[in-house]
Amino acid sequence: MPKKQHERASGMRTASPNSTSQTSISSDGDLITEAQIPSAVEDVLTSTPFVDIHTHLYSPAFGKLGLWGIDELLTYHYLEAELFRSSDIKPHQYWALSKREQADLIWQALFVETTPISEATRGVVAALNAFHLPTDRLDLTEARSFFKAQSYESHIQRVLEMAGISLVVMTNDPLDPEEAPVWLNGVTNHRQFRAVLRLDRILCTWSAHWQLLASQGYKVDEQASGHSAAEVRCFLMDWHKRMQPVYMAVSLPDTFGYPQDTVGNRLLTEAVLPACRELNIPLSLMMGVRKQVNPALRLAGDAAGRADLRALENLCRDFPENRFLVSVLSRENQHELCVYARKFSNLMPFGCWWFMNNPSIVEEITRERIEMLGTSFIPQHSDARVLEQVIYKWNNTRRTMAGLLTGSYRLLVEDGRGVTRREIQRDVTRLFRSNAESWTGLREPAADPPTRT
Ligand code: FIX
Ligand code: ZN
Repeated sequence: MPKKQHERASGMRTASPNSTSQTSISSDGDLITEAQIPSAVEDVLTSTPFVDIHTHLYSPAFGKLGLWGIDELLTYHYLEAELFRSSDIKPHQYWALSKREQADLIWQALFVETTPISEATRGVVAALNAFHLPTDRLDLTEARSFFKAQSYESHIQRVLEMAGISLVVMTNDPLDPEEAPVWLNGVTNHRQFRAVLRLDRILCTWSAHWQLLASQGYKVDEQASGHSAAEVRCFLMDWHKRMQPVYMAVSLPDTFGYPQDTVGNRLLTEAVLPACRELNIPLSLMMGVRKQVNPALRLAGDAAGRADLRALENLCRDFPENRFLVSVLSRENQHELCVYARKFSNLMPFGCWWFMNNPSIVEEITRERIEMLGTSFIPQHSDARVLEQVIYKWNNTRRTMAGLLTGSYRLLVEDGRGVTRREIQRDVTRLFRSNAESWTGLREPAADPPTRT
């Protein structure tokens, strides 16, 4: 519809530089013209530092657990999965190689002999390009010497700056044999990293891990009978003191059901959810993983399955005092997750997780979330496992979001209401910061780490 005509039709005025209505939302007079919307959206997205609500990154205190640099970027499990489709090497032969040999092989197969147009390969190109490193070399000599020359702490600051994120939320497993000792020795807080208490070994593989709790003095047994749930709750409270997690989290298989009489569900309802209520932090449910469909690929061996979200419906309804931070791994679950979020205000959808984190799907998911939830959701997380991944993952998010938000504001103008830059700032801040901050323990500053116990 031509501009003039649709203005008459909608009876609204787009901004004229001196519009100064005193009774409307735009009384501060900064209505922007339709033509100004794209640049205003882009400016706000670029200038607003985001919270990365779910990653597998670690603060410097965790030493070697924190992955960074070109060899780690290339041996990312997303790329390992792609390698086996473009090389004759078999997984068992690949695993026998050194990290350096694996990276060389992946570079050769996916970046030299193949054009890196997949999401994960293009991401490595974008990360190299962000540091003004050549992206088309036949080998990794220059990239390796660049990363070797970086000092980790200042490199972290530089990378977070480049990615436009002010806070990284980690994934921390109190039963991980490498990570637990770091916590038990006392971890210095880092102002840009916050912890999450990850519960997979308790809620999903209790039979293989209950003895770890027993060995730490908690009176639990394999059937989680008697006082086991109360003891698990003590375990959670003890680790909350150590980690100060901003939420608790678990990744659930596509077969997860609730209600269902399982050890995991008993611990969920009698230990985890009460502890989350007492601590006033949400539980993150990441639903729909088909674990190890091809074990030969190790971390790359997981797949996606459609979950039965009636389990989520039942949890949100049965535990109205708990908050659920939810991401689903199947594209088929995304729309119903939006519908459930409209039914339960204690449900916060977040991110385009893992196999969903591709522009074609991110665009579809985020559009339907804006259409059904406005700005009451958390659009994205990086799930980064290697530090420099946040650069391309968040650049991709800003690129996709710019088009989506511009389209949303243009529709608003066409349908009869102007928009101000202040409102765009408010929306982007809510989507990428305050929804996460208000919903999790991020709203409180990290307490001083407890003395060594
Ligand atoms: O459970 C999770 O936190 C998943 O994100 C990971 O297990 C997965 O390997 C991953 O990193 C996906 O991006
Ligand atoms: Zn993850």
